[in-house]
Order: sequence, then structure tokens, then C-alpha cells
Amino acid sequence: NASSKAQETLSRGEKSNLRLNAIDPGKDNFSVLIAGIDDSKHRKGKKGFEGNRTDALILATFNREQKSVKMVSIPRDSYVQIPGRINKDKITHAHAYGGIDLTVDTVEHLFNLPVDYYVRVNFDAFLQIVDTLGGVDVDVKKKIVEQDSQDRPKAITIEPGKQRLNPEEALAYARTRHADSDIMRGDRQKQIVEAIIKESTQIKSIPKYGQLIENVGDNMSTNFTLGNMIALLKYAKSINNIESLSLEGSDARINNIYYYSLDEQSVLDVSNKLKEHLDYSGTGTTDT
Ligand code: C30
Repeated sequence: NASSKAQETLSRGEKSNLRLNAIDPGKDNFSVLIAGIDDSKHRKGKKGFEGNRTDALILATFNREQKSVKMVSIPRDSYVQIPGRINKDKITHAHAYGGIDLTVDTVEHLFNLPVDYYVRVNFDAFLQIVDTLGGVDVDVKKKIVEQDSQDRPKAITIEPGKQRLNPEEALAYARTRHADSDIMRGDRQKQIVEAIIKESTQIKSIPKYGQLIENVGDNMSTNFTLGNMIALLKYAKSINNIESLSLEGSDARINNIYYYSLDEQSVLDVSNKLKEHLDYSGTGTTDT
């Protein structure tokens, strides 16, 4: 049976506690949490996923019949309840405390909907994926001057306009935030995910794709099986609508720490839209 180094099940097992049965991405509607970790073999003091934060967190739902995807970016400073912690905290810290398991639990708790799958990548996997795709098409709104994957200042310059970004440019585009904000960065990350989904429909060679999954090795982890991932490639071709949702909120300072305070109604609205898109009526509970 084919498997890959990247494959890593969650400690909860095959299915979310909010599901009665395991979800087959080849047949059912499903949700995926995409987590980008600010880590690379080239960054000082970094080693593996352990203890690192999620600087990109995107929840996407896939509806098979509608051939559509909806996604929302969760700001990393969002002030949320992390299951098992006494005080509310930044959502980005869930990963530092309890890895991808606690991150998945936190997102399920926030939206009260099941996270069926996750894909976690660091800088290196991101670069390898975009490289295999031969770049990604993005409409850049304004000029960007940013550090590269090895944190060399101003190494990357991207002019505004529709263009194909190479791997280093795509990473800089997903990371940059000082010219605007983490919220705008979240919008850019959704653009990149959309571009990756669109670009993956162009992959003609399954062996090349299998090779990629093999090569990303421990720079990526996912609870999709290799079979799931190959099926997804075909699925991606059928998708004709990708909608981006936004979480509203406001800047907050609590005990002198900066947080992003999510608007409760907005969380509910996004949650309801995603549940509807999943055709999820609710079962099970996150309260364990
Ligand atoms: C149907 C199909 C085909 C598939 C279904 C599944 C799918 C769609 C899978 C998609 C898989 C992938 C690969 C999705 C891509 C996900 C994305 C968008 C990942 C983003 C990139 C990534 C790997 C990680 C996150 C990186 C981020 C956002 C930030 C880390 C700033 C400091 C203190 C300064 C520092 C400054 C900048 C750039 N840096 O970068 O530098 O640590 O950012 O904000 O923490 O740091 O602030 O002030 O020191 O220089 O401004 P950072 P920071």
C-alpha cells in the first residue's frame, strides 16, 4: 500500500469528534485546515514543526456537488479559547503548545464544525510545491519589497500587476505584512492557496506529483493518504468556484499584549456559511 513520509494521522484518529463517520475526500464534502509554519532548515534556531507557531491558518471547505471551495483565513493573533488552557490566547500559540492536534481542536472549537483534514507546510515545503507547479499566477495589488526565505533583507521585489510568481516571490508574497497588516497578509495567503489549487489542475504527470510528495518529506505533514492526494488532483480540475470569506474583528490590547479580537457575529456567520457548504448539520461535540 502506497504511503508517504508526509503522511501523519492526528492523535484523535481518522475522524473528527464532530463526525459520526470518517470522511472520504474522494466522495464526501470535507474541510481542510492549511497551516503555514514560520520555519525552514535555513532559519536560525529552528528545527522541525515542534514548538513553532502557525503564521498562516486557512480553513477551506470543499463541496463536491457544487464543485466549489470556500475559505477563510484566521488571523494569527485572533484571541480565542484554546481547549485545555485557562485563559484565552492567540490562535497561533495553539501549535506551539500542542502541535497540529491542538490547532485542529482549536479551530473546531472556534467554528463548531469538523476539521476533517489538515496540510501543514514550512517554508521549504512551500518552495518545493510552488517549484513543482512552475510558479503560481497572482494579481499583485502593490509593489512589495521583502526578505527571502533565508531572511536576507530586501532580497525580493515584486512589481504590481498580474504575473507568475516564482517560489521565492510567492513565499515573500505570503509573508509580507509590514506595509499593511496581518489581515491583508491573510488575503494574500488565500490568493496563493487559490492559485495553488488552480495550478495543480495543470499537473499532467502523476509520477511527478508522487515524487513531489516524496520530496517534501518532513517539511510537510498531512492526514491525507497518498491515494487521497492523487484523487484530489482530479477533483481540483472539477472546481469552478472558489469563494473567499473574511472574519471581522478589531485590534485589542489585553494585559499589554496585542490581540485581534474577533467579532462574534462574524465568527457565527462564517461558521454557518461553512457548515452549509459542507452540508453539515452538526453531530458530536468538541466538549470532551
Ligand atoms: C484540491 C487540492 C489540489 C488540494 C487541497 C489542499 C490544498 C489547497 C493545499 C494547499 C497547500 C499549500 C502549500 C498551501 C500554502 C499555504 C500558505 C499560503 C503558506 C504560507 C507560507 C508559509 C509556509 C508559512 C507562513 C509564513 C508567514 C505568513 C510568516 C512567517 C515579521 C518580525 C518581528 C520581523 C520579520 C517580519 C516579515 C516578512 N517578517 O514569516 O518573517 O516569521 O513573519 O510576521 O512573524 O515577522 O515581523 O517584527 O522580525 O522580519 O515582515 P516571518 P512575521
